[in-house]
Amino acid sequence: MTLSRVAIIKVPFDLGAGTRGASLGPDCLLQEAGLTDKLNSLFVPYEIAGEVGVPAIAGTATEAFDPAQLPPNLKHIAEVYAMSDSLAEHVSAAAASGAFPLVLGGDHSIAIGTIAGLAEHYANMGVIWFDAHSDMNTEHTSPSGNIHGMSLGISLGRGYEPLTKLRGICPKIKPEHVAIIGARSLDPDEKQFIRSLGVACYTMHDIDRMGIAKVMDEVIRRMQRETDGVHISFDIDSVDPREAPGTGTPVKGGLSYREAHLAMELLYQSGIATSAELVEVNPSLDQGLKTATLAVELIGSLLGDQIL
Ligand code: EXY
Ligand code: MN
Ligand code: MN
Ligand code: MN
Repeated sequence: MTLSRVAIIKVPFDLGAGTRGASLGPDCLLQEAGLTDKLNSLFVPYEIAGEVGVPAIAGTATEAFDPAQLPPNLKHIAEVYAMSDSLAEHVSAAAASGAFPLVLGGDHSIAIGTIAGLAEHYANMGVIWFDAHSDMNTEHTSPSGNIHGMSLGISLGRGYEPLTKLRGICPKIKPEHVAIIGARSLDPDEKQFIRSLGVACYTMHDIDRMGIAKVMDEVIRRMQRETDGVHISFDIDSVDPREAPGTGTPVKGGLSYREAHLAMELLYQSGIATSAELVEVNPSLDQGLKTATLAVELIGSLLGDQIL
């Protein structure tokens, strides 16, 4: 794992979600829930390498689109586009500097920008997508119009062209380099897309049967064989709502506290991760700091925190 330096990019953006509040995530994680203390305790060198939020993109947000041409069922598309473009630039610069980009969301639409920036550095990047959902809808299949439910599909080249072609590379990632872990709420078209592309999707059913250690072992081996870098996109709603209640689209029957930690610990031990993002922590829905604290602990486990 490239841990010479962690470049933290804050993305207080929540217009990709149906419920506001995930924009409070980055500061909550860093300060109230103790991420900076955690990194210091692990002797992980870090810097705040940038911030991309709604204020930062105001003004540019609407320029990219003729309002008359805006497609239906893509809520806040202009803002999502501007955020993604700006975030891609920050992430690409962080990766170019040799740092480990750590992106703090924000809702999961930010993965569009994160992956776009990383794709400039990795021709065969692996993506491990921890999520209750698969985020593979398009504007034609989405039941909500919320772009956080489309970000993995867009990165695979499926969906609204200005987003799939963001910064010129399309698709950003290949289906055989993706692993979804923790899925338990998939829309009919998403199921169809996962099957037709042959994307590895470890549902909660699979995790119940195989155990998370075997799942991670399979995923890590495949990534080691086939990819030149691995991005960890961690949606906190992959974890069971009993442990992670502070999120906008909770789904029962998720990863346990230890399953989530073991997954991160095994990733650390493997050394395959080259970047990560932590999304969908919504402090306004949390029970105290329960979910935010879990998110900080999981980042700690990914970056080398060990029990003994
Ligand atoms: N599949 C649903 C939709 O597209 O609206 C729900 C998506 C929720 C996305 C969350 C954050 O991962
Ligand atoms: Mn490079
Ligand atoms: Mn998600
Ligand atoms: Mn989700």
